[in-house]
Amino acid sequence: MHAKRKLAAVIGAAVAPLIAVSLPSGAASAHGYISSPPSRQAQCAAGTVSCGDIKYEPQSVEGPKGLSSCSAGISRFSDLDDDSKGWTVTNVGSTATFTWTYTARHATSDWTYYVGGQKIGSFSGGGVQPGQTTSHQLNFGSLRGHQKVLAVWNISDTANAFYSCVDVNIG
Ligand SMILES: [Cu+2]
Repeated sequence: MHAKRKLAAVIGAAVAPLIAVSLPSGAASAHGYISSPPSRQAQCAAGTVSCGDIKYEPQSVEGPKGLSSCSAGISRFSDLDDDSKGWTVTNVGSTATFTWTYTARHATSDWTYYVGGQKIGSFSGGGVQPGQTTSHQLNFGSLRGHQKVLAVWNISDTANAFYSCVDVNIG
C-alpha cells in the first residue's frame, strides 16, 4: 500500500514537468477577431446570424499569411464566406475605428485591411504582444456604399494570420 502510493507520487512528480512544458503550444487554440464594428464571426458568436462551429470560437479563423477569404479556407467556418447570410451592415463615415479583441495576445507583425483586394490600411505591431484590445482608425478614401472589409492580423512569430470580415456601409 505504502509502496504503491510512493510509486504513484514518483510518477506524478515525473509527469508534471512534461505537462507544464507542453502547455504553451496548447495556447495556439485561442487568438482574436474584430469585435467592433461587429465582424461576421462576432455576429455568429452573438447569435445575430445563425452559424455553425464558428459561433463557438470566433477567435479561431487562423490560416497561413496571404489568404483573401473571410474563413481562411477552413471548411467548417465556410458560413463566413457566404455574402448572402444577412450580415448586419454597420454604417460608418469615411473614417471608422476598428477594434480587435483577443483571447491570446500573439506578438504581431502588423494588422492589414483590404477592400476588394486593395489594401486600405496597415498598422505595425512592432513584433510585440498587443494589449487586451487594439483599435485602428481606418480611412476609406473615396470608397462608398456597402463594402466588405477583410481584416488580417499577421503574427510575427508564426507563419500564420487571423482573418475577420466586416460589412460596412460607407456614407
Ligand atoms: Cu492564438
